[in-house]
Amino acid sequence: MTSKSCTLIGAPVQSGASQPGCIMGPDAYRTARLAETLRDLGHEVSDVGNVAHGNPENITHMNQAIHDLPQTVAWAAALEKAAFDAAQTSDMPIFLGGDHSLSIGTVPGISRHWKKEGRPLFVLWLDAHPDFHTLETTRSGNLHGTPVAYFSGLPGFDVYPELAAPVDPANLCMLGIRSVDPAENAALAAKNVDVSDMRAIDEHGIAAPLRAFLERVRAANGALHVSLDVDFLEPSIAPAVGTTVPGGATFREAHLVMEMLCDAGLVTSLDLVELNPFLDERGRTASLMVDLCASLMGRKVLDRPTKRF
Ligand code: HAR
Ligand code: MN
Ligand code: MN
Ligand code: MN
Repeated sequence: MTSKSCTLIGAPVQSGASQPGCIMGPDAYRTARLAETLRDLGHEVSDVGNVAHGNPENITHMNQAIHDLPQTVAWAAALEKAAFDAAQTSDMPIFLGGDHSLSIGTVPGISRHWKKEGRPLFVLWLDAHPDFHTLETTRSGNLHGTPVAYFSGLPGFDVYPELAAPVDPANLCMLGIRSVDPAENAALAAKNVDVSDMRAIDEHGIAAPLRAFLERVRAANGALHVSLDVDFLEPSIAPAVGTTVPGGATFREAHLVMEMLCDAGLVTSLDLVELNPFLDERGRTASLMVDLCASLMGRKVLDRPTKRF
């Protein structure tokens, strides 16, 4: 892989999750030597530290289950700007989360940048969950369950910031999905979102749906944002997450996704989300996430192209 300028942006968001701990995520990635690992692969890396949000406004919603709405919206506004700014100056903004509500800011900021450049943004969502609730449909009130519905332009998000460049639901691909609430199921079907659940991956492997999606991105000259939730992974290899769901991607499936993304050369930004270091075992989940980043950014077993059959 050619050398890239990578910008690491800490997003210590935990207002979207039910359990505290994601606030420590950015520092766990730093401790697990993410910057040094990417530099060793030949990239230029700058860590700009953590984003801070402004004063939360007094925002309310009829859905009484929702918690921490003002703070989550304040994070979204701050991260939208940080993402837009980083995308102007860097080949590869990497957001160190933080719970998945941070994508309420990062994806819209990245999307605003690519709209200005005249390229459509595609999003690869690697997660156990589709995070496709609206503010009306969420039962848990945990706002990390809402980013995809919001940045895809679904109605009912009047209290979130106005979107400059919604992502076309036709430009989404979700892999690893295995926990979907009824309202999400209906909305995913209504928008015809490309979802490969674990049942599809068991039958066809993880490479087939990813390859098909990457061909669509390439044909459209799209930019590609990847959002990697720790709970995409099988909990036995990645325990540091508050919302474990059995039956996730294996170590090899996850690396294969990253290696194929590397070979395709289409990824232009990345979220690393839901790492809760308080739940980790001797840093193993943080280290695995760093190794997955390394595969995405060019770490290979052999120094020559993978054999084709
Ligand atoms: N769908 C469930 C809810 O809305 C679980 C959402 C959990 N989200 C994350 N991110 N962990 O994927 O509460
Ligand atoms: Mn809370
Ligand atoms: Mn998620
Ligand atoms: Mn999840």
